[in-house]
Amino acid sequence: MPGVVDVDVVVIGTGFGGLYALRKMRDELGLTVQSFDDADGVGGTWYWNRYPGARSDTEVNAYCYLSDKTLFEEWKWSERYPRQKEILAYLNHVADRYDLRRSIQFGTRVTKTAFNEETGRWEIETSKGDQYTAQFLIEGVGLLSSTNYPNFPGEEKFTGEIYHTARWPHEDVDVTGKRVGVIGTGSSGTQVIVELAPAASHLHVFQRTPQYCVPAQHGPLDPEKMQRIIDGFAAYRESVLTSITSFGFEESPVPAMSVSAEEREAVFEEAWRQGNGFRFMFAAFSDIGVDPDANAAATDFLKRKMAQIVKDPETLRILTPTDLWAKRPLCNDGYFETFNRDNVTLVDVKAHPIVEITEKGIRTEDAEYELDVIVYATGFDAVSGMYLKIDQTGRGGVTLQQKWHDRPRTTYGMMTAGFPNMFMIYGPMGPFTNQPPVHEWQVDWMAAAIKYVLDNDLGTIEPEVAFEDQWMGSCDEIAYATLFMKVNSWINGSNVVGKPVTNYFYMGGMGAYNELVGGAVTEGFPGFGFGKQLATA
Ligand code: N01
Repeated sequence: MPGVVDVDVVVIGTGFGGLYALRKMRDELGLTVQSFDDADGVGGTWYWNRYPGARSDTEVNAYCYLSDKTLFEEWKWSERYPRQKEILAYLNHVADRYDLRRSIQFGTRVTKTAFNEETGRWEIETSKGDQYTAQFLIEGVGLLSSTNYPNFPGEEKFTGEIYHTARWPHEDVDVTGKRVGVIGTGSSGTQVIVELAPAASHLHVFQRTPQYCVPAQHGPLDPEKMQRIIDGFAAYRESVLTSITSFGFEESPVPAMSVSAEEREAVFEEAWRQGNGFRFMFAAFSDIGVDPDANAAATDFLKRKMAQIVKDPETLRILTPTDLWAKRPLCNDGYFETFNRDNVTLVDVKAHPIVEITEKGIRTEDAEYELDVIVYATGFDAVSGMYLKIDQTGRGGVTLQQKWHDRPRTTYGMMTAGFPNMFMIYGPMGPFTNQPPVHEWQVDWMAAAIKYVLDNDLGTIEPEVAFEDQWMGSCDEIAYATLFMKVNSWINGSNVVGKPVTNYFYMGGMGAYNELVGGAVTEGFPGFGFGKQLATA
């Protein structure tokens, strides 16, 4: 067809996963690759989330690529938890170092993908009117990239400024002397709150659900630790990819209630001193995320810490969670201390929900708050959201929107039956872990699958429906044995009105996933079908 460009692989997205997929497919497999990103630069999440205070809350030794030791050695991070600017600079360095930009079209959103059963190729359309065909499609669209933008009535009347943390402007937003309102107290909210409070004339925090929060214990990078990692690099990478969370710390095998109360207290104290929410949850004891008693012991400790920090009793009451600790663990230095500032007021919007945005600010059921700036830190239509924003059609004219209507269904969080040769980086039912090293692992798996198809002249690979059902079943069995399904959050879809509330993850840990899913490569991909004969299977 005239004007249609044929390539071997189309990659969507240029975050951690998309950049690595481009490099792997183009430079290691020697395929022709075209990448697209709707942003004007690389970075994915780190391109968009420019809000003040944005930084990784994974320690940087695990928040980077681990597949190339030279890259790891040559890039010098400055802090234990790098800021957004530094991570974006790193990803730009990666794009330059591997000469990736020549294969990327920026400012271009992929709007439509359709599998042509006659040709066995994907047909891809973009917002700029480009048309491509590709044998393979790799979607690195982001777990947390489709914004959750609450639909408060009256927003158009507001005369001040409104921002969403995940769509923050490129230019600096100066809130000096302004009355600021932040809606949301998740990872984004806690970070932006701490950062904006000193500059604002007054900061109102509109909190719906209180959160547990552990200090990050942020500081400069420990050069000796980084050197130790470099010296034992292969073993370190292996340890990250065989752990539960892939956060780069040693996880505990000890159940919380198996030790004495004194010992437990000492372990919690040490975990608090070391900092980091995931570290606290997974390195203090083995079962805080699964055993209600272990969870209660942890929350009892965290509540006592909060009570030591927050001075005003009413503020402390509103800030103190009454629920399990089973949202995505937060960490942030100075979060609870911020509520001791005279210019910070906590507003309980669970007790008195937000009714509307007015010309002057935010009106809740019981008061109106006059503001100059409103910040939505309201999160994301996570995990499945971005895939469903693209009009995608697989075999038999079935759309992804139809297939995933009740819930997203995948195999290994990387493929979905009926959509041959379409791969998802960190798609639904993938592992619940720190992401960058797992992105690399998954892309390596995809590369092995693609190589298998090409070497054996098979045309296509796709999961069999029965095998996908099995994967879904085992994901559910594991997830519903955890506490993460018992508390409302983006982890189970309950943060977005109208979204299926269900399991979205493989919660068995990266180590188990590595063994189970990695085995498929050497065993010839059992449970997957190849070639056009699968048309109606
Ligand atoms: O989003 P969230 P996030 N009215 O969904 C509230 C990663 N991340 O952007 O709990 C009032 O966690 C909502 O309240 P509730 C990380 O994986 C990482 O903060 O639903 N409030 C909640 O308080 C993280 O977990 C980093 O009752 C409303 C908040 O908005 C994930 O992204 C930094 C509301 C949303 O919290 C998401 O984090 C940033 C409404 N209508 C993000 N709607 C780091 O590495 C929502 N809320 C540090």
